[in-house]
Amino acid sequence: MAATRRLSHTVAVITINHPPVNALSSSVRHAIVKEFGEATKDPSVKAIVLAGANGKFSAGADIREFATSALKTVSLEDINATIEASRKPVVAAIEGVALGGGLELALACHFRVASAQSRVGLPEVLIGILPAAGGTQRLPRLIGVPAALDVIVRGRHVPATEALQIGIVDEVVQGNVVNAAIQLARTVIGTDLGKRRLSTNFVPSNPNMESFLDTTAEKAKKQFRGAQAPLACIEAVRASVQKPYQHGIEKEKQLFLSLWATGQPQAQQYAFFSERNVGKWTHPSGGRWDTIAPKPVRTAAVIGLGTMGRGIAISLARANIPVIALEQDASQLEFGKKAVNALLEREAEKLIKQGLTPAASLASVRFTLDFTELCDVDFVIEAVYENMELKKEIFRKLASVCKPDAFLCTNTSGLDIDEIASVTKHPHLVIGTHFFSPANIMRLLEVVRGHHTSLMTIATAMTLGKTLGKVAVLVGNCPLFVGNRLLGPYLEQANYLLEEGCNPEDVDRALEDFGFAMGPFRMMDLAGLDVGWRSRMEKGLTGNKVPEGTPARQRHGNRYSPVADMLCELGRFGQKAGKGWYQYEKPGGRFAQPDPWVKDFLQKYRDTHQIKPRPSNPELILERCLYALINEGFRVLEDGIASGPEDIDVIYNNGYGWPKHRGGPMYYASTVGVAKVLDVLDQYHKENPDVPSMKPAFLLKKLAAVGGPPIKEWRTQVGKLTNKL
Ligand code: 3H9
Repeated sequence: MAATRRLSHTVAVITINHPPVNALSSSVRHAIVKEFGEATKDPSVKAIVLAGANGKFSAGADIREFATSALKTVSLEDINATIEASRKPVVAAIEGVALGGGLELALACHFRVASAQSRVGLPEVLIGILPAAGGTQRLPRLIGVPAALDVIVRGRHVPATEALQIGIVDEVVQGNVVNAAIQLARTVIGTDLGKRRLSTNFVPSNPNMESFLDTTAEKAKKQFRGAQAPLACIEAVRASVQKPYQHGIEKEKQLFLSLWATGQPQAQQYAFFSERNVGKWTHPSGGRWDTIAPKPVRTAAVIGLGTMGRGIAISLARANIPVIALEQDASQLEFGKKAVNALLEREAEKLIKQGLTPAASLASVRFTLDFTELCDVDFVIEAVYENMELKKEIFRKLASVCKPDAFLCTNTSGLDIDEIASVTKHPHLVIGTHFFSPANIMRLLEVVRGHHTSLMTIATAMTLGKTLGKVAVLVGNCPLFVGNRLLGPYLEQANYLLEEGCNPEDVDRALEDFGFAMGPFRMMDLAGLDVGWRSRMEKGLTGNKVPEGTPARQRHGNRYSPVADMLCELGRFGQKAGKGWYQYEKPGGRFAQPDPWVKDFLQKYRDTHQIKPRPSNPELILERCLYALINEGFRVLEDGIASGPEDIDVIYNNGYGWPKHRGGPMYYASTVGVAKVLDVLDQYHKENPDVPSMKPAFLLKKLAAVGGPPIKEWRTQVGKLTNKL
C-alpha cells in the first residue's frame, strides 16, 4: 500500500509508504487522494495527520517519472490545494526528510511538527528544475522572500532546529513525532485555519524588493555559471511578491516547462542517478564487490599531517571513527594537531549553535610519532607526499607493525598501487584511496583497485567512503587513475592554444563561461606550477635530462610545449609566488589579474619559434580542450579503468569542477554527438599527427560507427565493442 490510514481517537493518521524514500510517485499520489478523501468524509475524523513510514516523511516527487507521462496523472499541486482547503486541520509529522515535493506537501498542511534530527528543503534546483508544486509560492508567504530564496536557490537541506527558527515548522520534538502531531492536531480542532492556508496570504514586500531580487539574480548568474534552474527559482519567487497565488502558480508551471526544454534537468538528473548507481556495476577487472560484506572499520590511522592527511583525519573523526594521526617530525605533528583541533572545535561550536550534537570530539583524534601505536588499527591511510620510495618505506613499516588483517591504503594521486603493495605481506589488503583536496570538504573519493586487491578490501573501502559522506568511485590502477589522467590532454591543449595565439585569460574565460568553476590556467596557478614541472623533470621531459639536440617544442618525436617550464625557471610558480599565468596582489594573493608580462612573453616566444598566431574563438577553445579530455575518457573505458561513462562523469562532477548542468564530460559528448567529437578530433589529428593524445580513440570510432547510441546504452556497447568488459 502506497499510503495507509488509521484512526487515533478523532485523528486520522495517513502514512505514506513507498520505500526507500517515500517518493511521491503516481501510485502514492493516487493513494493520498483516496485516503485523504475518505478521512475528510468520515464524520468521526476531526483532524488529520500526514506522516511517512520508514523514518522519512518524503524525498519529494519521483524523479524517474519526469521523463514519463505519469507525472501528469493527479498533480501534486492539486493534492496540495485540496489539503490546504480542508476544513479539518491537517498536521504534517516530519521525520527524516521532507524534501522537494515532500516539503511542498507539508507546506500545504496547516501545521508542521518535525523531529529534531529531520531536515527539510526544496533541493529541486540541484536536479535542474524548480519546486513546481507551489513551493516557490507558499514558502515566501511563510518565511518571507530573502529566507525563501536562501533555501530554494541553494537547494540546501535545513536542519529542523533552523527550520523552527526561520518559521518553516511550528514545533520540533525529540520523541515520537507522529504522537506529537496527533497531540497538536487535537488542540487545533475547531480553530480558525484562515492564516494557516498559505496560498491565501500575501508575500510581504518593501520598496527595495525588486532591486534585491535583481541583485540576487546577478549574483546567481555569476555563482552558477550557465545553470538555468537557480535563475528560474528567483523568477518564480519574484512572481509571488504582492501577486495573487494563482498568478505565481502559473509562472511556476511555465518556468518548469521552459527549464525542461533547456536539457539541463535531464543532465542533472542523469548526474543524480549516476552518483547513486556508481559502484553497483560489475567492474571490468572482475567481480561484484557490493555482494561482499565489508569489514567494520572501528579504528583508523592517518600517516602524514599535511593538508591531505589533516582533511582525511577530520573526515574520519566526523564519522565517529577514532583516528590515530602519525607524523614523523615533532614540529609537523604539533602544527597538524593545532590545525585539526582548531577545525574540529569550530565545527563543534557551529553544530551546537544549531542545536545539534557534533559527532567528532577532540578526543576522536590521537596524535603520535610512534608507528608501534598502530598495532591494533583496522584501516590505515598513508597521506605523505608523492614519492614512491617514501611510500614504500612507510608500507614496509606498516606491514611490520600493523595487525595482519589491517587494510593498508595509500592516498596517492597517481602512483602504481601494485608497486606499493609489493613491499607488504598481504597485497590483497592494499588499496588506493585518492581523496581530493581539501579532503574534509571535497566529496570525491577515487578508490583504486590494485592487481591483488580483494573484493572484501574494495567493499570495505567503498563502504567507508559512503560513511565519510563521500562519493566513492572504483577505478583501475593506471598512471594518474581516471580524473588526473583525463586532465593531461586537456591541459596539453590549453598550453598549445597559448602557443597558437591565445592568452591564458582567453582560454579560462571560454571554459568558465562553459560552466567550469575555474579555467585551466587559474587552476594551475592555484595548484602551483612547480608540481607539474617537478613531475615532468622526473620523467626527463625538461631540465638537463632532455637529450641534446632535442628541438625545444618536441619530446620523443611528439609535440611538446615548454612554456610552463619556462615560467617555472623564472620562479613563476603561480598564486603562492604572486605570479604565474596571472599576476596577484601579493604572494599567496587570490585575485588573478591578466599579466601584460605574460602576454609579451608569449608573443616573444611565438616570434622566436616563428609561430603565426591563428584566429581563435570560444567554440574552438572548448572543442580543443574538452574533446581532448573526452577522447582520453574513451581510452579509459577501452582500458577497463572505469566501468562505464557514468563513473567518469561522477568523478568530473564531484572532483574537477565540471558544471553539473552539463552532466559530465561523457554525457556532454553524448549530447554534442559522438560523430561530431570524432570529426573534430580526426581533422585535428590529420593536421597534427605529432599530438598522439588527439588521435581518436578506438571506442569513439566504434560508437560513431554504430550511429552514436544514447549514453545509457554505452556500457553494453563498450562491452560488445571492446570484448574486454
Ligand atoms: C520534486 O519534488 C519536484 C516537485 O517540486 C514538483 C513536482 C511536480 N525520486 O540518495 P540515496 C532513490 S523533485 C526517486 O542513496 P540517502 C535513490 O535513487 C525531487 N528516487 O539515499 C536511491 O535509489 P536506489 C526533489 C529517489 O539516504 C534511493 O532512493 N527531491 C528520490 O543517501 C536512496 O537514495 C530531491 O531532490 C526521488 N526523489 O539520501 C531529493 N530520492 O536505492 C533527492 C532518492 O535504487 N534525494 N531516490 O539507488 C536525496 O537527496 C537523497 O536521496 C535523500 C536520501 C537525502 C532523500
